[in-house]
Amino acid sequence: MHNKAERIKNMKLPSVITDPALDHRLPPGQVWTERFPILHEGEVPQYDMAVWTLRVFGEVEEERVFNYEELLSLPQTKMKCDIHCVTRWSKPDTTWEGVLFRDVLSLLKVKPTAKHVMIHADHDYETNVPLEDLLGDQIMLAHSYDGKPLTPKHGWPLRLIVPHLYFWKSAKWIRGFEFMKEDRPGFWESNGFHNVAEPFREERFSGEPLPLPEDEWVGKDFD
Ligand SMILES: Nc1nc2c(c(=O)[nH]1)N[C@H]1C(S)=C(S)[C@@H](COP(=O)(O)O)O[C@H]1N2
Ligand SMILES: [Mo]
Repeated sequence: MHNKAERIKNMKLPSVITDPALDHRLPPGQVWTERFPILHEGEVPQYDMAVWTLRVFGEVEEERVFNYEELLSLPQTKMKCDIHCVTRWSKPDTTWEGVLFRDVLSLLKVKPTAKHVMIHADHDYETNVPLEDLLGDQIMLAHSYDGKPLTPKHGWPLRLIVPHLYFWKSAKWIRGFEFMKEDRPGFWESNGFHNVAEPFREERFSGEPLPLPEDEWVGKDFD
């Protein structure tokens, strides 16, 4: 157990859950919370859904632009997963509803040269994931959380959920998928965070740990 995580646990925050039954699902250096912290750069975007689009481009035979209605008319999937933020909170059994990435993929002609995906989100947020990592049955373009539409702060109208990577890869307010031949770092990946970001391998940083306090979510907004 990392000292910092130990310290956070010892703070006995009302939000921290200790449940031995969940132990094997908690990545190293994380603590469980019942709360849902809100973390992002910049302002919460506001949208006119009449003009909102999700654009698919790059290594595809044809670019595609989806409106919200089109996405809602695709097969809808519900799923439950644990989520893990690099600032050391994890949340068990979160439930989401939306469209699986692979169901969107089945509508596209992606070139065989496409190996990586850049997820584009408002405001100018980017995060990169290997295409292979997006094919699983928990990779979702989610519009609902816990049976209700996403709140604006948690990414309404649409956010990505990539449960097996640190939560910064789960971009809120997504607006585009760019299929790429070569990998390219996104926002956090260019700012000292790990390119791959697997919580069970503790892939937090690309080099030396950052000055960012790793319990900074404790003082943040949540619901
Ligand atoms: N568009 C956008 N998406 C984003 C971010 C952001 O700054 N902008 N922050 C990421 C980070 S670091 C985290 S931990 C999660 C937080 O999601 P939440 O606020 O729903 O907990 O959103 C991710 N998605
Ligand atoms: Mo984060």
